[in-house]
Amino acid sequence: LPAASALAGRVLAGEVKAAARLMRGLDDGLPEARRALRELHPHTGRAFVVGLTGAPGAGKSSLADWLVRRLRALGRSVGVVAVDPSSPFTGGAILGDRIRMQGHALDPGVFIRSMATRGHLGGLSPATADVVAVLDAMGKEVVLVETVGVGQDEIEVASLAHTVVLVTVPGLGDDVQAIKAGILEVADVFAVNKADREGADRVVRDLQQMLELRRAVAARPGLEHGRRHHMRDGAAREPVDATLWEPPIVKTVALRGDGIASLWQAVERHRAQLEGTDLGRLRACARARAHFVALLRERLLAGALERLEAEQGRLDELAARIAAREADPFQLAEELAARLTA
Ligand SMILES: Nc1nc2c(ncn2[C@@H]2O[C@H](COP(=O)(O)OP(=O)(O)OP(=O)(O)O)[C@@H](O)[C@H]2O)c(=O)[nH]1
Ligand SMILES: [Mg+2]
Repeated sequence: LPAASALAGRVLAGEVKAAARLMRGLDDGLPEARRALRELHPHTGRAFVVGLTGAPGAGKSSLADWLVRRLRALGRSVGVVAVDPSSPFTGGAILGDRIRMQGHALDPGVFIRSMATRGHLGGLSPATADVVAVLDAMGKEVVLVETVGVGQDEIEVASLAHTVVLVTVPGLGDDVQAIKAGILEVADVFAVNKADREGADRVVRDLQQMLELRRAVAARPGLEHGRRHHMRDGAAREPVDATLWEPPIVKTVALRGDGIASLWQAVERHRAQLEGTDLGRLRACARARAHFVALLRERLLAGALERLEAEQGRLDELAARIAAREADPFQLAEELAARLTA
């Protein structure tokens, strides 16, 4: 790997090869890559990051493909990050994404990166934020982040994206009720995809009703506090403030590209709302906080585990005592954690 500052310089100049090399270096945990990323940090924060999340198979990749086309037609450069929770050994969806995105492979204005890795601590791995930062530094104006709506990923994407698009589809049984509460709260724009299928209008109505209910709840003082603490700590984002922004609902047919212009328009309106109000600044702080806490958590855990590993026999001995009910695992964990992080 070239020296950090040389590599960082080439990424800033928009060199695709350098960006790809840096991303691989970050994957491999190379110290030079970390240093290059550090050098890039002051130059990031310019890209507009849009999260696309939703149930498996909802059409996120198909929509991303159309959005890329739309953005290219508007003359914007685009980065795409597809976070796939499946094992790198099955990798089916990633292969599908690759094929679907092949149409953009020769376009220098588009950079696509699929990631099979998940954060080993749950949620989006800091590696996702790293890739977004590299795309940002290389000058991509818009970065689309696709995450499959399983586990916490869909909520965690809110700590990375300026605007979160939740992709729903008709025919998921109880429709809106089937969508987990957490993601409804972080969605800025709703796409009702597969609108060529029966039931799309019902999904739209259900979403409208849900949003109305939310506005009514938000208008009642005292409930706000409890709602906020619903959010998991990693998400680090206030629920959408119903008084500031009403999430638009857009019907799309990603098979044909119907509704794509409206969808992008809705996203742009949200961006204007962020930039025109205090919300944008508040969210920027929330994102920075979430990223920083994730970094810190990784560092702290890695350091502590290294130290624990250095005392191998000690862990086995403790485990034996806990198994024999001679020691209290709760108290020991607290003591050990205090000592390891001291
Ligand atoms: N009928 C119909 N099918 C669609 C539409 N959009 C996508 N599909 C199909 O739905 C399937 C899944 O689409 P993808 O774009 O891969 O969905 P995804 O959400 O990215 O899927 P994962 O990444 O695996 O979670 C594909 O077979 C698409 O052709 C649509 O608007 N209508
Ligand atoms: Mg996909």
